[in-house]
Parts: sequence; C-alpha cells; structure tokens
Amino acid sequence: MTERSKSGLSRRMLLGATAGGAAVAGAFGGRLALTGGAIGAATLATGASPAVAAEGSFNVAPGQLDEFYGFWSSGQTGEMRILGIPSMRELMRVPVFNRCSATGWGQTNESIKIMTESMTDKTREYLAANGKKVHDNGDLHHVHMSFTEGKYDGRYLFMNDKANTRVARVRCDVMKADKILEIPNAKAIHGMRPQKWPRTNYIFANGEDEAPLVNDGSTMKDVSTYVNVFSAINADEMTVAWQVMVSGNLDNCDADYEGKWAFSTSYNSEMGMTLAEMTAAEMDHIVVFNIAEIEKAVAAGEGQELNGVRVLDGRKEAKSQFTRYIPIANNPHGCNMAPDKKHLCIGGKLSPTVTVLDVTKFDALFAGDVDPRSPVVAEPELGLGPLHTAFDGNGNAYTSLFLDSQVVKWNIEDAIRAYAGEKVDPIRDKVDVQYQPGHLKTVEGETLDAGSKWLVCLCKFSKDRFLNVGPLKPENDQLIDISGDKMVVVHDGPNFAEPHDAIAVNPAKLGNIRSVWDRKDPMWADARKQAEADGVDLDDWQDMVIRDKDDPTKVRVYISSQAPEFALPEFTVNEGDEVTVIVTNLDDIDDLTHGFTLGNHGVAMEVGPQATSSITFVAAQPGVFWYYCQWFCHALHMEMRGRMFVEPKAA
Ligand code: RUQ
Ligand code: CUA
Ligand code: CA
Repeated sequence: MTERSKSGLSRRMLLGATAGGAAVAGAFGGRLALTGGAIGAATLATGASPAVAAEGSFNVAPGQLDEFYGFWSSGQTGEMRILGIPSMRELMRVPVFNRCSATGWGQTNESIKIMTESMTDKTREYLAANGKKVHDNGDLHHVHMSFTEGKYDGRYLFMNDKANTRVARVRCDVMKADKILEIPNAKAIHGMRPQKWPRTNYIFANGEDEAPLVNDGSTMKDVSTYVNVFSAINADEMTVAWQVMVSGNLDNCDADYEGKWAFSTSYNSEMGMTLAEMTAAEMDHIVVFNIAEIEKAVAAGEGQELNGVRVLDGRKEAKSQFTRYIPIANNPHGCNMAPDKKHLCIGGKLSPTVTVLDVTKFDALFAGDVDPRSPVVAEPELGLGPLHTAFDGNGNAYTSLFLDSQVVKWNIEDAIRAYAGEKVDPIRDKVDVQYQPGHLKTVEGETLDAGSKWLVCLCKFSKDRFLNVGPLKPENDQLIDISGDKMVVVHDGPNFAEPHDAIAVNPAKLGNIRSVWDRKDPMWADARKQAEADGVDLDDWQDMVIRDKDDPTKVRVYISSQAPEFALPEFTVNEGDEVTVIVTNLDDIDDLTHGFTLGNHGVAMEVGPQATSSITFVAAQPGVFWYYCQWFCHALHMEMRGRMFVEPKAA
C-alpha cells in the first residue's frame, strides 16, 4: 500500500504536506495543507491589493486583431490551441495526438498516415490486437517553436505526448501536424525543447519514466535494471538522432544559446518507485548533456544500436564525457534558460529557491575535477513551490509559486550579488494568482527577443473564479500586465483540460500562414498518386467511381466540391466493399471549408479550400445513406448533400 492510500490524503493535501515535510519551514504547514476550500482564503489573506490595469490595455475591440499569437498545449486533451494575446480569445484548436470529430483527424487517410508512419512495430501490433490503428489519446504538455539563431523562425511548432511517448511537429504555414514520431526505448516524453543555436537541428526530449532498456518482461521488478533515456530528434527529418541513458529520471529540459548544451531536471535521482522513495534524498540533480561529445561518439559508432537508434551510456557510473550531474535541492522541476545567454534557472518545487547556474562554467565541469556545484551563481529564496521561470528582456525573471499561488518577479543580477554576500533583495514584486500556477510565459521570453509587456500564467485550479460547472472545473489562464513596476492580473481565461504550457509569438514571425491550401501540398500526395493511377485529374471537377482492377472489393469515389455542390449527387457500391472517398474542395476563397459526413457510418472530415482529403470505410450495411457537407459554406449548405446506395450482397 502506498503512503497516499494509507493516509487517505487528497492530491491537493498531499502536495502541501509533502512540501511542508521535505524542505519548507513548518510554520507554513497550516497554509500548505490545502484543502479544496482553503486555497482562496489563504491567498486572499496575503493581502496583495488587486490593482487595476490601465483601461483598454488588454481589451481587444470586435474586429480588432490581437497583438500576439499564443500557442497553448492542452494536456490530456491532446491537441494544440491557438489563442490571441492579450484578448485570450481562443482562435483555433489543432488536433495532434487526439481524435477530432470536426476535422476527421485520426480518421482521414492523410492524418492516419501521419499518426502511424513513425510508430514502433510494437505499438502497431498492440493497436492491431485491440482493433485500432491509432491511439485515441495524448497528453500534450509543451509547445515550442523552431529557432534560428536564438529566435523563433515561424517554421514549425513541436510538442510532446507524455501518455504515448511521442513528439509531433506542426507546420506553421497551415497549422496542421505533419509528423508524429513515437520515441523507441524511452518512456513518457515530458520535458521537450528545440535547440536554440545555431538553429533547431535537434528537439531534445526527456523520458520521465524508468524502465528496463529492453522492456520485454525478462526483468521487471529489479529496479537496478531500470534506466531513463534522453533523446535528440532530428527536427528536419523527424527521426531519432541519438539517445543517452542517464542516472535518475528526467523532468523538464532546455538548451543554451551556443548550441553546446542541453540540460534536464531530475526529481528522482533516488530511482525510487514510491512517493516516499522519490522524495527521500536531500538533493536531486540536473543533467548537463555535452552535445559535441555525444555527436563524436555517435559518429564513431560507440554505445549500442537499439530499435534503430544509437544509445550511449551517460549514467554516473559510466563516467563518460556525455553528461555531468549537478546536485540541486530535492525534486526540482522547471528548467529555463534566460535570454541573457548565460543563466539557467531551475525551479526548486520542494525547496523555496530557484537555483541559477552560469552555463559558461559548464566547460570546466567537463574539463576536470571541479566541484559539480561550481556553476551555481545564485539561489534566491522566492516563496513556496517554485515551478517555472519566465524572462523579460530587462534582466528580470518571473517564477510561479505553486503553493503560494503567486508569481514573483525578481532580478537575476541582484540574486547573483546577494549570493555573493551583498545586502540586496532580488525580489521586485509579488502578485496573487488564482490559483496554483504552473507554467508562465512572457512574449518570446524563451528567445533572444524576450518582451516585457505581458505574462501569461497558467493556473491549475480555478475554483471559485467562474460559475460552477460541476465537479470538474476549468483551469484558469491569467494575463498579467508586466509593463510597470507592479504586476497586474488583468484577465481570467477559463480553459479546459489541461493546458500546461504556452508560448507567445509576434505575428511578424508568422508571415507565412496561408488562408488557402496549395493544390500541390504534400499532405495528400498519396491521394494524388492514386488519382493519377486511376486516370483522375484531382485539380479538375471530377465525379468518378473506380473499382480497383486487382482487388474488386476496393472502390474509390472521387468527388469535387464547390459551394454548394458535390460533383457526385449519388454513387453506388456493394455491401462489403472497402470504400475510399476522396473529396477535393475546388473553392479557392478564404474561409470556405467544406466537409464530408456520411450518415450512420461515423465518417466525417474537413476539406479546406483547395485541399484534398480522403477517408476509407467498409460499406457493411445495405441501404441508402446520405452524405452531407458539415462545414457551413453557403446559403444552400444544407442542400450540399448526396446519397450512397449500398447494394445488398446476393443471397
Ligand atoms: S510540467 S507545471 Cu508538464 Cu511543463 Cu511544469
Ligand atoms: Cu459545403 Cu457546407
Ligand atoms: Ca527526489
């Protein structure tokens, strides 16, 4: 039995009790033992006055556009979301790891190809055994944009799936996923960051869960056989470039501005399997990865090849040049590189501190026998439960305090001076947030273009902030004006399960977003190839029903669409046929999306302007079935429909 079930603690109480017990002064214990109702009261009791923002600063009038794009994760919903900042209006949902009823993601042939082509054989077999092609869920924690020389370049967005150990890429020109890669050997991809310098050649991805490297049941309970795996993904190819085994587990990660290092936090240096074991040690660590040394070893064929990936041993006992381990107070979490190119900030979580490391001192760690803590240049005590840190362009950092339900603004240089013994207080301001913040982000704050106008703070609990919608409440993404000396919360943004992280991007970086698809887009290259083989011109008005020459149970139905009409008002197939419907939207106007929904078949998809989409199903029931366009496209949109006749099998 675990500690938790023995004591009957709720999740929320447990968070408080653990922190109180582990590293934080007992005087805070009462406040930390947060029950559901106590959060609001405790926060209000701090007495920070709710200042009011300058009128109009965050209001975006009808018809006006937002200043910035926000790209949000959605946690266990598995999609990416686009919000406007500062209005916090939700602009779009982009399905990635999830199934989507509206767009047919996970059902169209184009999306199934993306979801399955980089899947491991093991997963393919597992899914087949369960009558499925793709996983139905994902847990998307972190969204980050590709970089060129330390700045967002508007090419791609990358995101992780902790639930099924995947990393996906979204094309910024059309805001659709084009690659979904399952990472072999690792388990539960959590922290994930693009390389910042010289460009995003790699995506670094942390495996959070420990397991035997060859996980085939031959060893299971012998924890000494468990490892954790750090992966570098080739961002252009979306293949795994290399992996490094580490000691302890891996939580969050980031990369530097010289292209030399990647670094990850570990909350389980203990390699514990229970909560008590995972919090037992005084210190955990961060791992520093030496990219040049790793690349050299990979080129020389060192390590082992496993499931098509070169795996190096970077564990402590291997004493390699691939890794260094820097002790950090128990159970650190956030890992954020400052835009000053020098300072890495590690959130203490169970310790009320943020540890600041000077990454220019990492060379010395690899060169010789120096104190592993020698890169630590500051460790300001900021408040309870520091998780993540964001940066403005003026040398200030903003750290979320989960247990205090606050954001603390502090100055990095002052923290360094205080650590060196000077009498300076690095803390500039604190503001109450509602409630329990996790990630927080300034505009382009993880890049060299860090801005200092807005801070988005993603709160894990909304509690009493909105009308009650039942036991499951939304989260609360808050907007904070950081342009003045005092931080001011200016907006509550309820959000459904469960955005972990967000980035804000200047629209100038996204000049390549299209309104209409390119007819030659690679997304439907397979459909185009098949059409050519079938003698169908996909770019022309077509209405063709083609029975496969080699396999007569396969039928392809090519339908053009132009508002408010499908080229085919009816088609006929036989009971038991495998039918592929290929719809091309020949409208080339902004915002003119058609769709194809087939009644009582669970078949539905989006077809954007100038796009082709296809979907395959078995016509298993004889009879008449209507199909219709499910995206409102015209005054006669309701009339945009047709019939599929399924001839019964001869008795
Ligand atoms: S983690 S609340 Cu999944 Cu980004 Cu820190
Ligand atoms: Cu086409 Cu609605
Ligand atoms: Ca620990």
